[in-house]
Amino acid sequence: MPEAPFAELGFKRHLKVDLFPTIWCPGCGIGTIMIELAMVLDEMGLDETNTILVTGIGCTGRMGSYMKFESVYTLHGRTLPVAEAIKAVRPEMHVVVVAGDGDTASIGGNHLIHAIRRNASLTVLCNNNEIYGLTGGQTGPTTPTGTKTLSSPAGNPNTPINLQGLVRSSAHALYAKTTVYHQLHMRNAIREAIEHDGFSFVDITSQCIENNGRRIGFASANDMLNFYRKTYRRAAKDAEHLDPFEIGILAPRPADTGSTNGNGAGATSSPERPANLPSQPPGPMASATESPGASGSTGVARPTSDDVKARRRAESQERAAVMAQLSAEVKLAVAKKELTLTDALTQAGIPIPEWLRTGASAPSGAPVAAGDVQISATGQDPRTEQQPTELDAQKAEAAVEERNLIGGTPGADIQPAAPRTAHDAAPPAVGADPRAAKRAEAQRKLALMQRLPSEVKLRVAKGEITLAGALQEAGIDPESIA
Ligand SMILES: Cc1ncc(C[n+]2csc(CCOP(=O)(O)OP(=O)(O)O)c2C)c(N)n1
Ligand code: SF4
Ligand SMILES: [Mg+2]
Repeated sequence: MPEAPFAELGFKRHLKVDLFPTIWCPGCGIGTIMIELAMVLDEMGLDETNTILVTGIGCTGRMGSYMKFESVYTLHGRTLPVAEAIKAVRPEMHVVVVAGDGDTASIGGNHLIHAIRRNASLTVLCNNNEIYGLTGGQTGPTTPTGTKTLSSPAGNPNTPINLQGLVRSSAHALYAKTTVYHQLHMRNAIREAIEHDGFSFVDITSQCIENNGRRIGFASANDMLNFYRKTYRRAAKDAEHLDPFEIGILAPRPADTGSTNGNGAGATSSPERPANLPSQPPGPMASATESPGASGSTGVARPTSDDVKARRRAESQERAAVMAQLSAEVKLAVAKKELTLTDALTQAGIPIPEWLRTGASAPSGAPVAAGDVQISATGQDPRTEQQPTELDAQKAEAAVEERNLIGGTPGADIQPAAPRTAHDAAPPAVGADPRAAKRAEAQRKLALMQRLPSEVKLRVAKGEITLAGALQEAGIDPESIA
């Protein structure tokens, strides 16, 4: 049966063909991945109403501009947190991340680890051209050992990252390895990945002919595809692991297989909280610093914030009860702070309650009677008429340092209004600022260069002769420029 012409194919509706030809080099593998993705989305009946693309920076990242989907062309290495955020607010959408090997596993490697750990419901298509394509072909995280690159002309001395091991460290993740040559396999892998409810990763070996292939001896993109055809083999259908140069789709492991977790340990595939730990408190804790208390594991019962609130409520009720025994005008005088509560009570012949006398757990700022009393448990001195507040402490500190206090309420900004010392106020010395020193040195060199004839300047710029040598040749004394 003759194949339908390109113009009649359904997947074409997902592509901005009016923008073709793309910016990708002729023969680049990225275009093939885009077409296969468009085909899968078409087969699955997915479109811009239910699918969002997130792309990274790099040649691969440009895919979002050529597809008719809402897409985020995000920062280099940040595809996964952006994709997770989208999924969090629009859980009904399919979120497909398309990014290069550098974006995914180098600068974005930390996000990759945690997206896998959290089993974020995303599909990642990693265009693994084993190089930083866009920036000229530097060594990337998946560059094979020994490969000559722009940044490792003698061959990459490092071991590439094990993407399979990383993804398979989670029992819940789907990992597929495929190549741009094996198009039908790639399509199946992308489809299974999108259908997977959880984290899925399709590792697609593809050719960057311009910034990788030619440097390592391939004459054309076709040669690279032929290399993939000859080198890669399909893994057995029930394979649990892919060997080098094997393509296959590794489904998540069943939770009860007890298989290794990819870290070499014989851990269960979904480790549970060990049963021998004490049981957790029934409700959520109010803060991470709080102990679970008597019902929890430590047995050290520290007050929860609810306890603190209850104590404060009790204290203010106590205070109100004491105040209620005073006449209206005395109450007013106390409220206006013309009279302390202790004095008011003493004058009215009412016994001073313990908390007011010692200040041990009195409401903050409550006046304490002068006299023969103990230092309170809070460290405040009840012998003083008014307990020092945080603001008082800040004021005292500011006075010692001879600075003004900005703000006025406890906890407010206490930045000094003026430099604390004469040293702070002095402008930075040129010698102390490396950037200023560098600028000065550059200006000095420029001034010296300007004194040279044009052809000598050119030789200096080309690195054929040093500036010092050129000056010597021209009989110019560098010290003559200040
Ligand atoms: C934060 C940041 N660091 C570095 C860069 C420079 N940069 C742009 S693309 C790229 C690497 C691209 O490699 P890869 O992710 O593998 O994509 P490819 O171009 O191979 O498709 C780098 C380092 C950048 N844009 N932003
Ligand atoms: S530099 Fe490489 S990855 Fe980038 S478009 Fe060209 S061939 Fe593709
Ligand atoms: Mg790359």
